[in-house]
Amino acid sequence: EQPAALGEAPGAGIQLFQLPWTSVAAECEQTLGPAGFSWVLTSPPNEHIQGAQWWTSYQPVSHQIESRLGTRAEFADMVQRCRAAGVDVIADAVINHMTGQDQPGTGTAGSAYEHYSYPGLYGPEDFHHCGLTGDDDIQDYSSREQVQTCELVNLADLDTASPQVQGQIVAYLEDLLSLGVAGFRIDAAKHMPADDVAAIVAVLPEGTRILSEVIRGAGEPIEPEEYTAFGEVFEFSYARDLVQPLRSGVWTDPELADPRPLHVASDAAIVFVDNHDTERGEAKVTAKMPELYLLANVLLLGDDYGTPVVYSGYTFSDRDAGAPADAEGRALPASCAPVVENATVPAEDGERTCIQSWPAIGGMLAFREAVGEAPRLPGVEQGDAYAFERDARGIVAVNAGHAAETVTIPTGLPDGEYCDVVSGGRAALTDGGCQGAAFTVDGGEAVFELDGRTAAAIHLESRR
Ligand code: AAO
Repeated sequence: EQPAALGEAPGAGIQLFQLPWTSVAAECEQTLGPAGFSWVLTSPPNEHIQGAQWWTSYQPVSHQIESRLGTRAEFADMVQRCRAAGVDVIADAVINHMTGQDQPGTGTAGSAYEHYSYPGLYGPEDFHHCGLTGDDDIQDYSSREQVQTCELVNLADLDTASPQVQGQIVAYLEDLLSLGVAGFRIDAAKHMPADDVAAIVAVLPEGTRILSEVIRGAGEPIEPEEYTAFGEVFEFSYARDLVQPLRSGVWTDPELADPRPLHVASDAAIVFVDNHDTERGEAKVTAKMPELYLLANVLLLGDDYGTPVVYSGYTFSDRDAGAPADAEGRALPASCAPVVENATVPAEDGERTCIQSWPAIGGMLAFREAVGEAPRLPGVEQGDAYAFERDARGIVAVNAGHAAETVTIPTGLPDGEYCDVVSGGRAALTDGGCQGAAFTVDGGEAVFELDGRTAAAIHLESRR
């Protein structure tokens, strides 16, 4: 007897960091669509300052869609091809500020600019000069006024309360929507009063997705909850909590021990293992340790909380290093097709990490489809291993330790043999056989014998 039908799980997304538009389009067709991703978050598409560092993308010179990642035509073509592959595009919108360079320059589309002067777009009157700190830079995140009227690392801070500024920002976002994007990551949303962001997005068509970046900070007055009235927010606490047991081997069951007091409501939360900032900063588990990274992503995608976004960038030894580029500074195309083995060693410096082509990722996206909204039940801990069930529909098991471990979990899944989607991928069950490992449910118990630093997941539809 099959359990009652449940609603669908929120569609998972993937952030393709600093990947040119032509390559994003190819990924949508070759890896993201087939794996089952619903949306892709791109790097910022705006004209920006020149330079080899990745973060030049975050210093807009104009709202023209001409960047080191590609032209307007390439961006438009990407959006259409991704949509045809079933993948919505979310653009990273840098609207809090313009450039931070003190010297004048020329942007990636040839526009001349100076700090506080962007001809035809913004002039000196459009920027904040907070006068609260020596150099007008934010120094104290416990001051709302500093965070929202001073400059984030010297970046010319737009007065987003001004109708003139709001008008230019809306025009930019509407331009991107006209090319077919489904919504926006709002970069540095914390640095704009929620009312300003609300006023800007209120003008956009209903259904436009708004994903605000508001990093939850201990003791800070500006909280992500302020930004949930008009969209979703990235929940940084989730990432911090998620990887803790992977490092310590000590599992505290969030369902039992922690009511997630520092988490926004599930339907407002975008959750992740890491992103382009945290992999260069606070994240304790990143693609540099692929085995633990796989475990973290399995836990992320297996959870019933929030909307997950997987992160895919490139290996780096220099924090500032941009993705490999040609002589003109244009990012080089890169491909993650076809599907390969789950990685156990990190990619070489400058190479893409390509998590979207790991069988485990497509396998976990199939798991999400099979378990829908089935709630996550309290888990079982055995040494460094841990397992939890999505009520009678699927089980996730991980072993964070180096030694093999067996974890046994009571389950509502029917007895039988199940194909593991972490090793076997989306098509783990093919022609009645398993592509990867197999695990048994017998007498209302599932048993997972796991090698060190491996994971497994089974679900109703991976039963032989
Ligand atoms: C570059 C140079 C600078 C130069 C500037 C201008 O690096 O030296 O001054 O150009 O010429 C990116 C790069 C920057 C780059 C910038 C512009 O990361 O290096 O500057 O482009 O090219 C804050 C913001 C958050 C922001 C984050 C980086 O709140 O919005 O800083 N993220 C976004 C993007 C990011 C981008 C920008 C914004 C700018 O994702 O890639 O910058 O467009 C605390 C606060 C956070 C704060 C962090 C860092 O977080 O809560 O709000 O983020 O500190 O200052 C613990 C704490 C937590 C803390 C966290 C991280 O876990 O609990 O509170 O650690 O430290």
